[in-house]
Amino acid sequence: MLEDQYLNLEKYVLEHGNQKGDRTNTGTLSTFGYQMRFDLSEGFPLLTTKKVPFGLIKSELLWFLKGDTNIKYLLEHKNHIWDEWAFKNWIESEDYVGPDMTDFGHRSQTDSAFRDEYRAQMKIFNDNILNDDDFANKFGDLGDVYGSQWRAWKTRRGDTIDQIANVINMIKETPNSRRMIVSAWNPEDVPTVALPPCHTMFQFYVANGKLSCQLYQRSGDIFLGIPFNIASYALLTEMIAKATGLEVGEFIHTIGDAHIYLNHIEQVKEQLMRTPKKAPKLIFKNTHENIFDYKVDDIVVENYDPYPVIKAPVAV
Ligand code: DHF
Ligand code: TMP
Repeated sequence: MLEDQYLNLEKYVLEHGNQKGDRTNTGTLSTFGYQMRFDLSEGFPLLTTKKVPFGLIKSELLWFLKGDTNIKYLLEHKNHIWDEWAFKNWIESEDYVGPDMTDFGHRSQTDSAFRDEYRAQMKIFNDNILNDDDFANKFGDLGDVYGSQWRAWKTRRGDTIDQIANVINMIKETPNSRRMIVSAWNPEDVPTVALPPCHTMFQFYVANGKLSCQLYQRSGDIFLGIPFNIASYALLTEMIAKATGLEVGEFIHTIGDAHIYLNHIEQVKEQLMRTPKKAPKLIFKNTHENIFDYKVDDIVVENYDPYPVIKAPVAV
C-alpha cells in the first residue's frame, strides 16, 4: 500500500528516534536521513488514516506557483496554514498596539484566557489583511519564501530567474539532463526570512516516458507538515507531467531531520491503530498547457474516504 511508506516512517521514528530539543522548545523524537518512495501510478498519496485537507494543499501549491508570497491569497481561499508566521511580523512591529502576544504559540496552548485574546487578535489581523491593502502589503508578506524562490530567484546581476519555467523547458527539451533542479535554499536570505525553506530542493528525472520527482526536505514535522508535503509534491509532479506530455513515475521524499513533536505522540499512536484504505484518484477537470493558469476548481480528488481528522497543535 502506498500509505505504508508514511506509516513506516511514523513507526520507525517512534521506535528509533533520538529525543532532541528544537528551536520551538517543544521537544522531538528525531531521525536524520529517511527516504520514502511513492509510485504515483498506484494512486494519489493523500493519507487515508486521517483526513488531510486537500483543498488547503491545492491552494498553497497554486499560491507558490503564482510566485505569490502574501498570505492574502491564502486567506481569500480560507487557508490559514501560514497565518502564525505573518502574525508574528505584525505583533513584533511598532504598529501593533494590542495585548502582549509574545510566545503566542505556547501560551495559546496552555492558557485558555490568553487563547481567547490571541484568537481575537488573529481575527483582527486576518480582517485587516483581507480588507486593507496597505496593511496586507506591510504585514501579509512572508518575504522570500517558496513563491519568490521558485518563480523570481534574485540574482547578483539584479534580475530574476523563473526556476519553474526553466525546469519545465528542460523536461521538454533535454529530458536526459541531470540538472533539472529547483532550489529554494538561499543562504543570503536565511537570516531574514519568516521560516527558512523546509523543502530545500527538488529534482526531476525522465525515463520510459515517465516523470519522477525527488524532494530533499531539510526538516520534516512528521505528523502535521509531511502529509501536506507528500500530497503537494505529488500534485506538482502530476501537473508538470501533464504539461510535458509524460506519465507519472515516482515521488521520492528524502528527509533530513524527520521528527515527531513530543506533543504529537498520542496522535501518531492513534493514527497507527488505523488500517489504511485505498488511495484516492487525482482528477484534472480542466488541463492547462501553462501550469501557471490552474485554478483550485480545476483539480479534485475522487474516492477519498479517510478516517476522521486527528487534531494537533503546530509548533511555532
Ligand atoms: N511549522 C511546524 N512546526 N510544522 C509544520 O508542519 C509547519 N508547516 C508550515 C509552516 N510551519 C510549520 C506550513 N504547512 C498545517 C499543515 C501544514 C502547514 C502548516 C500547518 C496544519 O496545521 N494542519 C492541520 C490542519 C490545518 C487546518 O485545517 O487549518 C492538520 O490537521 O493537518
Ligand atoms: P525549523 O525551521 O526549525 O526546522 O522549523 C520548521 C518546522 O516546520 C519543522 O518542524 C518542520 C516543519 N515544516 C514541515 O514539516 N513542512 C513544511 O512544509 C514546512 C513549511 C515546515
